[in-house]
Amino acid sequence: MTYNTILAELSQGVFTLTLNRPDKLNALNDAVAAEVQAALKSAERDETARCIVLTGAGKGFCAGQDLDALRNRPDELSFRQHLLKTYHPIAAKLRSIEKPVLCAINGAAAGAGLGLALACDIRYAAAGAKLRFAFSGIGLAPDTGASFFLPRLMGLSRALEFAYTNDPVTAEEALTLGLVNKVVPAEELQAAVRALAVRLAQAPTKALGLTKRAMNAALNFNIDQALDYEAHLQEVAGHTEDHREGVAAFLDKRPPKFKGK
Ligand code: LHQ
Repeated sequence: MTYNTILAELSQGVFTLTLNRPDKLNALNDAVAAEVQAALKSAERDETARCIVLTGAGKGFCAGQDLDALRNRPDELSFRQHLLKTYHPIAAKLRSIEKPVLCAINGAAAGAGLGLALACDIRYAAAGAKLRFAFSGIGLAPDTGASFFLPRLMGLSRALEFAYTNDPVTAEEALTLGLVNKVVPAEELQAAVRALAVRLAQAPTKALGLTKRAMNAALNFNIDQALDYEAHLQEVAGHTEDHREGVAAFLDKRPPKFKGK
């Protein structure tokens, strides 16, 4: 499939989705949203895609909603309908795809763009990249999952401070706040993310997918519910080919060769 606003590439089991409007800091509009949705759907369905990487072309990761597209918006625009059609299905899909989803934050991430980054499983950021809440800067409330992810990652009070002040945080600050997993020199970012992605593409994908399902669910569970759900999911994992292969490889003292199922 050919895209106009994104790049999609599959190699070594890694599906890389690059937001590709570099002259706009990869700001989002309806066309980008539709293409990202389509690309994620194909990455989810493709059994040979065992890890997904989301990144941006050029110097920005994603500046959120393209504000130029809002300049002449009709008064009757429904923000709710816009979000339900565009960015919210993407954030939901990034959380529900049962494969590891990595984000390479190559530059500024703001608003809905920040939300998309936070919806990924693991984030590496380029040194010098900045993260900004942005919604409050234009008189809006959070969307694209920002209200869900920020307090969980950085704590309620820090999340509210980040939101109220709209002060950007640097990649280095984001690391200490728990918003990103690692900060890498800009010129090494894509290689660092790729190395992790290739490694995870050789992991027991089904087990990692069940792990993601378990942790997503446990965010809303008490301990008894979490234990019960773990027992249920282990019933599934315990009957995969990869589990048998993992045990056999351990006992044979050789590296496992996981197929992802
Ligand atoms: C931009 C943008 C942008 C267009 C920078 N659009 N041009 C919203 C509305 C409706 C419904 C639902 O959902 C949403 C969700 C949202 O995402 S709301 C939040 C929208 N995003 C923002 O408000 C972010 C505004 N931008 C910024 O805060 C900064 O530009 C960031 C932190 C992204 C980058 O800062 P810098 O690296 O210092 O770059 P800059 O500010 O100098 O921007 C570079 C250029 O990009 C500049 O244009 P110019 O012609 O002067 O070079 C900006 O105007 C343009 N730009 N963001 N979202």
